[in-house]
Amino acid sequence: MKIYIAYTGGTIGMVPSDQGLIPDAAFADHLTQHLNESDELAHDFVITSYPTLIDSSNATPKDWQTIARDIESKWHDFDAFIVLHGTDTMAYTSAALSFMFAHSDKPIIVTGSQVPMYKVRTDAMINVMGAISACEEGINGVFLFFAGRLIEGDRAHKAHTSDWQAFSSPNCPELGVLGIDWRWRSTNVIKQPMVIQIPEMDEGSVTILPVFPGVQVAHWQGLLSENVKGAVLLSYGAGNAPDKDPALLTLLKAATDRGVVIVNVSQCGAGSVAAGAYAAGSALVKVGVVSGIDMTYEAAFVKLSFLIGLGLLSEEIRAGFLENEF
Ligand code: ASN
Repeated sequence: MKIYIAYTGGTIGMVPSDQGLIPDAAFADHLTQHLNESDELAHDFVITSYPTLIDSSNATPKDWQTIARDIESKWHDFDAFIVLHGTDTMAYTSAALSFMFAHSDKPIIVTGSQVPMYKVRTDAMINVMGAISACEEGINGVFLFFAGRLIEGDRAHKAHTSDWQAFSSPNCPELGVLGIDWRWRSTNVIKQPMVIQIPEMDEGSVTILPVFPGVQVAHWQGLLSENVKGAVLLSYGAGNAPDKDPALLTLLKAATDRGVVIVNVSQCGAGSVAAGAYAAGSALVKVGVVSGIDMTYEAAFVKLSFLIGLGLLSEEIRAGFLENEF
């Protein structure tokens, strides 16, 4: 197989500095050497480091666009793509790639590590080797591979700061689990034609509105600024937010009236939004908030950014969430 591996930054290729760990530009060479040492790996690897390597906490929607354009430019030259990325925002990037490469007919796998590769006790190679193994298995689509779990790209959530198992897939069983061998979830996927769409990503067009006890209009006003076109509302439980403060609901209504798409996602971390179940949730529906159903907040944020980037009208974006399209 011809496998393209892009190092975008992140702990996997970091080395110590006076300020703490920073990405190392020589990492691609180290990894190339490492992979070429093994006789068992009969693949053609092309491994590159991006010119500006980042800690993924600095990533913006523009970085998703850069990674996607890079993959697109090499699409016909490779059989599989592996993106080495920091874990902090890996779930956002894997979601972005899964929207941009919908129904991908090649594997695109995002991975990284909790501990850098230069350390003896590292999870770097086990994750890289797992990602390569997933490519060898002939699976197609966008996935996040971490600590033996192959998670759908738009279903992953960073769930632990320090466990090897840093990612969860709260509302969808992982496609595969790698131990000595792979264990696969049986799927009944209807093959659909692949669609690559890499929109211009506008930074700052999507925001997150947290719900917390005592939340006030002043807390959200700044977040719902003029240039915002989409917002993820991090609600309680099955999609509830306080309905006893009319000013909060008026603010949300004014935003939806001017075309801001507000998507309701639960801060529970797992389960679905059923916003009509309680009066406190129905109030949100009345002011035009749409349900994110069982999406992670990362996927909801990215889907909003993606659909806004495509230049869709707010009605079309709302429909995209309600019908679970795109
Ligand atoms: N701060 C790092 C990053 O996201 C964390 C990691 O990769 N484990 O780039």
